[in-house]
Amino acid sequence: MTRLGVFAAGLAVVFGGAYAVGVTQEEDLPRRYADYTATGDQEEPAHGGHAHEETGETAASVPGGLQISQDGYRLRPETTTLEPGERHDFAFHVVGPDGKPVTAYQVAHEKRLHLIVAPRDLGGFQHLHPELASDGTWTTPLTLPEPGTYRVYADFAPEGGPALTLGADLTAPGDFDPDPFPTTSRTSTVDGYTVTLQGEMNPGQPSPLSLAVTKDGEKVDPEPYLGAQGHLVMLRAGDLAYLHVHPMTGLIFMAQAPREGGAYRLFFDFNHGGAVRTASFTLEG
Ligand SMILES: [Cu+2]
Repeated sequence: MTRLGVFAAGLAVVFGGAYAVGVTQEEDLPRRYADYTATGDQEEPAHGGHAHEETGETAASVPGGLQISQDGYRLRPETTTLEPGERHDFAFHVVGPDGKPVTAYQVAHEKRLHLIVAPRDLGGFQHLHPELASDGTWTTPLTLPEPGTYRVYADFAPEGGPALTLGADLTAPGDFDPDPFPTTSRTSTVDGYTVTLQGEMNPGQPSPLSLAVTKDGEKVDPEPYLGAQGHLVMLRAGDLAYLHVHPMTGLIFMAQAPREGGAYRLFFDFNHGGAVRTASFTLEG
């Protein structure tokens, strides 16, 4: 065993107790995050927080976005194959425990449902807000820019039900040339804005992350977007698990880092100068 290996083994023993505590506390995490947001500027509950609290559902140990159905709810896209580069009206339902499309939703971050679409190589990101028809059909314009396999995530809480992130795969037929997963990067440039990310992913622990936006060397304060100063989504490399990140105050977010560690792609939506832009980062931890 190398000297580093011995050191790591020692750490594992020392922290063994802490991990054991972490297991029992994990179920309380969504509630505690909901409390954070309730005491801050946010009137609205964080994604995934409130409904767990109301129903006692505890899905915290398994990240969201990995399943097409959970807790009696199922994501049902009307089509899963879309020609690349063409704008489609993408329609889907959330089917409830009674087998019928869900028509009533709770509002979180100003919307009843957030739809995230990302290619499986995580070389892109779309954050959409579909329209809900009275029969429970959700529809949004959607273009899959290039051939490949994409993950679509519906982040929502039915009225009286748990907060869920259900995921499904979409396919854009054609020759697929995957990008390598981006190496660790804490600076992102988009449309002349430079966004920097500070903070670490601390496995198994709440991990505060903060962002700073500048343009032409001057600090920029993003305008409100979805009830906060920005919106941060984190997807895990390898399985594209969707990890909840909760706005705290200003440009500080609290990530719920899995105990096992991993690499993550982060997408930060911010609103400035009349447009929403997305900065992206890679973190490991
Ligand atoms: Cu949204």
